[in-house]
Amino acid sequence: MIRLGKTLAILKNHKSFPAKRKVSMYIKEEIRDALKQKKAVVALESTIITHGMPFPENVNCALQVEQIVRQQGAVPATIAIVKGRIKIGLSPEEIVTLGDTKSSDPVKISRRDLSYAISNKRNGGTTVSATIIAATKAGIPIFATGGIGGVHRGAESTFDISADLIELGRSKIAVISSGVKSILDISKTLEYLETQGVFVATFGKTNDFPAFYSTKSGFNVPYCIQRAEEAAAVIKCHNELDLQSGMLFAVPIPEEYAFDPEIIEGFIEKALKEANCDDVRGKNITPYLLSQIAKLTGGKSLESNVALIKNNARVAADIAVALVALEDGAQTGNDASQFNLEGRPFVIGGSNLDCSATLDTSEIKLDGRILNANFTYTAGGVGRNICESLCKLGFPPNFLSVVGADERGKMIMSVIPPQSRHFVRVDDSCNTAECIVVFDDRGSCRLLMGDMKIHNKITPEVILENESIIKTAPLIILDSNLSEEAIEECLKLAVKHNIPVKLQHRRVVCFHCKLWRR
Ligand code: PSU
Ligand code: MN
Repeated sequence: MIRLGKTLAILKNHKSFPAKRKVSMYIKEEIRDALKQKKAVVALESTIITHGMPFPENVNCALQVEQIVRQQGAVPATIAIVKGRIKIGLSPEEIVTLGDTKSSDPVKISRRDLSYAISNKRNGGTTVSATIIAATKAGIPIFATGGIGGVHRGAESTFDISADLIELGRSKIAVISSGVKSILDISKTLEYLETQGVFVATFGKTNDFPAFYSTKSGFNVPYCIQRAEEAAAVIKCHNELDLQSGMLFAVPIPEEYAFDPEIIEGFIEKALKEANCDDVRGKNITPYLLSQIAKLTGGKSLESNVALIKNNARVAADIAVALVALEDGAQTGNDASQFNLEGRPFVIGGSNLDCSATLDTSEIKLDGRILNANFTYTAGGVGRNICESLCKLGFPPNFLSVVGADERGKMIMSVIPPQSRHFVRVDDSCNTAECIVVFDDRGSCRLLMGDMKIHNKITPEVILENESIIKTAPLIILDSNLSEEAIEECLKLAVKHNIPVKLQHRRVVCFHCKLWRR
């Protein structure tokens, strides 16, 4: 029962939110500055903290997720209601306080709960739907979560369809999630998203829409996006069209944390039966199922949930950074002010365009005849490969390299994440390095040709110029294709500043004998 006075308070708040902005929205200074300066920001929700996970795993997860967003060069904005105030950005202390749910007694807040929670000065975790509302009002275009809500199984009789879907249908925001939770009816959820006009793509290797705990659901979506820059380009276009509807990028859970779909389905069905027996309904159903499944799997599902959220946060930050770079029109991204360059691993080495020619024979005669081959082009270079791997692992390094002022150079530049591009130089006096690798029909590498003179442009002087940043690195990684003088200069710096060094050789794989050869 709500008293009349309270009812009026709710209505008043509801009417005045947000047009008259009587309900103040607190935006953390760091986030306000980042938005003003058009830097990358990632919104994060808080129902995961208050209702999605137990204490203290919830708090640890939320803090680590923020850390990951920062490592990738974006500013995290965890959104929640704290004592009746909408907060865009929480302090670590606030995350801990909110996450200790025994004392914070939080409400699970969707669109419909906002006014009540605010007027009653409650604490609350914002679901995807309420987080979308707050994030769009603050002007944050990218939002990461675990799995959005969807159409529940049996919705034809329960009518249980998450408010997340409707909010996504009417808000200009890109949500990064591991699809929808497999406790739901995924097929119906995808239909519903289509009706709402929500752009849906997988972000991964296939079009198979991920199912939260498993990498695949068996339902295909129309688009598959593989790189943050591609996602950013679609978002940019969507924003320019001013479509006022949302976008969903579905990232599969990392393989090593994924459940076999059949195994997790057994647990889900058991949990659903228990929910039915306990007569759990409405907004309690999702938290109930998540916690039952965690019990049934001996905590394994919770580990998976944490892993997928972290991975989504990393992808979201990469997309946010790429979007900023795209909107800047900064193709080279040589804007140091955007990223903190200090304290990162420092990789020095080559960026090549690799052409692999796979022949249809093992009889290779080099006498001027044409051999039939299949060509594939990939970005390579020992240094660049290491840079890419570190970015994917969540440790974007500084990368010192040189490319030519040609098409190949542009292509290579476009695949180096913006946060690692600062030390990549463009030199118009040399070709971008290119490497041609010839494989025979058994997959053995038979011939290598390289135009790699440009690597000599990484001179001792170029290296010394960057000493002030190199000296803050926890590790220096050198490509053994560098000139001897360059390697020597790096080793001198490493000794001077007491930094460990890894010297990395090229590796050639021989598929035939399945051996890596140095
Ligand atoms: N992702 C998770 N755990 C969660 C949620 C997402 O890994 O608990 C939350 C989100 O806040 C989402 C909500 O909006 O679950 C969906 O709840 P419902 O099905 O009641 O709409
Ligand atoms: Mn619901």
